[in-house]
Amino acid sequence: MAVNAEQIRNIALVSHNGAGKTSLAEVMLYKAGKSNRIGRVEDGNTLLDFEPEELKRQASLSSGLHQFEWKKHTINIIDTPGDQNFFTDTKNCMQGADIALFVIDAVDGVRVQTEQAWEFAADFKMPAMIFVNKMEKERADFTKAFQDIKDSLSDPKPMVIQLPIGAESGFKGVIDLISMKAYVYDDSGKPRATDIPVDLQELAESERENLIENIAEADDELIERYLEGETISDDELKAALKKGVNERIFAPVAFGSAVGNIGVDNLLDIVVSSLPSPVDRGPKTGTDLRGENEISRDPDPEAPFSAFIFKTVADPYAGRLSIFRVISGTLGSDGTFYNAHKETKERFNQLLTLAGKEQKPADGAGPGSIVAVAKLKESTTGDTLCADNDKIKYAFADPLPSLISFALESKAKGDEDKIYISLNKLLEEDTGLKLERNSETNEILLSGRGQVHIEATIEKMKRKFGVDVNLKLPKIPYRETIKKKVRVQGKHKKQTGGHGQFGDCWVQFEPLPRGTGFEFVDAIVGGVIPKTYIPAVEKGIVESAQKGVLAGFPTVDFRATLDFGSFHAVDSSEMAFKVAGSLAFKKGIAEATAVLLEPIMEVTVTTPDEYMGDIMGDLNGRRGRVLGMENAGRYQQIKANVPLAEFLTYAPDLRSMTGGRGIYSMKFSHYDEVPAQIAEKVIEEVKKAAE
Ligand SMILES: Nc1nc2c(ncn2[C@@H]2O[C@H](COP(=O)(O)OP(=O)(O)OP(=O)(O)O)[C@@H](O)[C@H]2O)c(=O)[nH]1
Ligand SMILES: [Mg+2]
Repeated sequence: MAVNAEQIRNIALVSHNGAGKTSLAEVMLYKAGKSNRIGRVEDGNTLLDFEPEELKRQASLSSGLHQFEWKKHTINIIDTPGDQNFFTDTKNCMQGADIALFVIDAVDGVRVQTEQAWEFAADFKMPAMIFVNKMEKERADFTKAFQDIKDSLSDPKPMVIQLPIGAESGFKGVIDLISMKAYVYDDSGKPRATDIPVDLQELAESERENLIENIAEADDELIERYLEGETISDDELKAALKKGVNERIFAPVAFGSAVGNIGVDNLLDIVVSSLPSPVDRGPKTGTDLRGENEISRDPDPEAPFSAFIFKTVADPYAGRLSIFRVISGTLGSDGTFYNAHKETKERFNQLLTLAGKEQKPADGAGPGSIVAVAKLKESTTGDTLCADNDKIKYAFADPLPSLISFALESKAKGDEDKIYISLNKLLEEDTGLKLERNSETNEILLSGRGQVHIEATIEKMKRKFGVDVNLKLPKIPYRETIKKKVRVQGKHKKQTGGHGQFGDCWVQFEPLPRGTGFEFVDAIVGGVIPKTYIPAVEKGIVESAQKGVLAGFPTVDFRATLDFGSFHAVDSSEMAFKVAGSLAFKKGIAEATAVLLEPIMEVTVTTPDEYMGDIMGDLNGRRGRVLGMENAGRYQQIKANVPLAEFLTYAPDLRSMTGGRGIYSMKFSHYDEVPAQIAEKVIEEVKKAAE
């Protein structure tokens, strides 16, 4: 049966890669009796990382979902990837949860992906909590770690609710600042409640004062009583803590070690007692199907059914698995619902819950549930599912923009269709990928967040669908244009017995500003060329402009003015004038100083201060032009224009330059002239390739 929504906690584990999210989730699953030993990322035996591509890299590439019971509560855990390459999945899956639990490496501190996920949580108005992991590690330091958290994450305000006992290899447990009890963990990961160690008593007292003051701020009545010196009970504090977390006033900070199996019971107790349930989160607002009127739905089992899909898994045998979060209403183990985005009814045969790579039958789902169904026909990630007779549509955040493209070349001849079919399935599971054919370069381009993203996708395609491809850097879609104004004659005259061919035109070619494309002006007066033949001249020019004179790239940004010519009453035809137009183009462009144009990207690089020098130097080396710099919190942001040709491998390069701490985004900006020396090389290469 559907669980009472007050008893559900939906937690997304998020942060920078390697902080220990999967390890922490594995300990939770073990503690809750879902496994009989703790899965370890190094041993490849985790419940949440199970895809071969994840095991190979010892990292999560896609969110893993599982469910367990803790103190009469159902906890849905979503273990997201921390790697920038797979962050669209992280962003998607966070939307399915109620709380973002930030797992932070006590030694490495807050890193850029963590900050990005923190911003997502703000966008989604999601409550947050912080778990400082790896406290048993050498150089782990409570004060430093918390200072770093305060410096880099705000709103909600990070607030310590525990103190660690011992440090590094001497880390033994935590002090709960509300109950003022100490929990010391034995080797098997079992906590024992004890008195607060003498040397920590003073600190614990003062931290508790801090905490109470902070918590009381969430509640007007409480702060008044606190200021009047009244004592506030633990239960009142817990209730106010939950309220403040739910309203995003503060983010509680707890400590522990996943590998050391310390602090995880306490963390789960806090999840149950102090983090909001789907009911606490309140109603969710959507619109009618036209997007005109707002509608909102309470997390009420009696309300009309509504849910949204936040993840899709493509299985070559079992078909499509759609994972969704129920907002309102109740679903039976089979039935139908309406897809508000695709505007179609869908039927499902068996409701499922998720247990890592396995799915278990479920008999029902109510508000707050995270469940899945297989083989929906048209539904994909981001779609709203709702009652057929009471429709609603929820917004879903866009995927992160892609940053790198590779050209795919099939290893087996004739596999091109297969590439499209299988990649389209993988695109369903990974909305951060983009697949397109570039009509200028005639390549199949797969775009994503980074090289690893594309490589992992290709590995998956081979494993799941048996299609193997080579990855190549894409060809640059160069263009050509002219720099001078010229006027030329294009004359086509042929006498081949019977009807001859005759077309004669005078055309002026002149450069236009970047991005204007092509303009044709008919300046014929006195009917020197009859009206019917004029479009033929234009057609001749347009067609020849598809293959420029320098290296066969499309010629753009020029105006052709047809101002004079002559015709023959019998021998002239549309065909003849088309040829004349094309002759005029070839002659004109050759005289008008043709140059090569290349796409220029507008790039924004965000990096910690210390890498600024390297990044600026590197951008220079890539023929980049820096447009500006500004402070962005603890980071610097550089805006620059960089030619695409120099930027094809920036994702992995920036990663190695900054140890993964720099990120960037880019978009097409404009076309610009290629410097002569480089243009020569490009033209030479094109000619070589043609031979
Ligand atoms: N010393 C120590 N190492 C830990 C702890 N938790 C995790 N690790 C190690 O940190 C590494 C990364 O752990 P994961 O659990 O894969 O980290 P993650 O956050 O899931 O990483 P992504 O999936 O890449 O985002 C592994 O080598 C773990 O064994 C801990 O509490 N202490
Ligand atoms: Mg992981």
